[in-house]
Parts: sequence; structure tokens; C-alpha cells
Amino acid sequence: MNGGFEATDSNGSILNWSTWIASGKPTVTADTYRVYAGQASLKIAAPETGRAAVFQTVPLKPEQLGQTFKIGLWIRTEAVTGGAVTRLQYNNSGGQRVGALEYLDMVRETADWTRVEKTIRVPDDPSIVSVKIENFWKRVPVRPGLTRSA
Ligand SMILES: [Ca+2]
Repeated sequence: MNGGFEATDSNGSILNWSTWIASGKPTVTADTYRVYAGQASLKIAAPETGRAAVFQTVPLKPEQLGQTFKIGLWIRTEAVTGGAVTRLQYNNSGGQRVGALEYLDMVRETADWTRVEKTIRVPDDPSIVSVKIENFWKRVPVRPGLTRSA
């Protein structure tokens, strides 16, 4: 829901999505300047190292179990040393993970808008009631002495 990050509340927070800050001081905002589609995009940024995720849990109907879906998104990065990656986790009614985690491809460093997509099959496990979609973001210190050439 609100997969395009278009809908925000009166405080500018992106509807349907929650934020988890694991370390550092990453900020999560709806960016209306750098946009691939629509009027807004999800922006996660931090001046220093940090780690965060923006996530939501989507209910799954019994008839969706065992079905195949294509999930995709566009990612643009600027000096994201740790990378940006989206992960899916299937949960049972107790909120516990069922089956394997599904990772989409990671985008690192500086990259213009990149399409990341994956065809996934929801496990045919009747205990699954939802899927948690997590957009992870990590900026790590560059190792001392590392040189880059261009
Ligand atoms: Ca959008």
C-alpha cells in the first residue's frame, strides 16, 4: 500500500510505512525533488554512518498462497557505501517468520535510477497470513587507506 510513496500525512510522514533506525541518525522523508514516478519518492539519508529500514506488513489472503508475483522498484543511490536492499519476510499470525527470506538485488555506492525486480512465489503454507516488506539502507565507514580511481 502506498508503494509509490505518494501519500503523506499532515506532518509529511509517508503513509503505511514505518521506520526503524538501527544506528546513526538516518532521516526518512518523502522527497518531491528526486522522483522516478509520480510526485514523491522515499528518501533515506544520513550524513554519517547509519542503518535504517522502512517497512510495512501487507496481509495475504489464503488464495494468494502458492501464487507467483513480480515485485519491483526503482532505486537511486548517492554514496550509499553499505547499500540499499529490499527484503520480504512471510509471517504467521504470531508475527513469526515462515519460510525463507527473499532478497532483491542490492544497489550500492552511487547509481542513477536502477530497476530492481524479482519474481517470487509465496510459499504454499497455510500458516502464512502476511508479508513484511523491508527497505534496508546502510552507510558504513569507508576503510582507512582505501583508494579509488576514476
Ligand atoms: Ca513515487
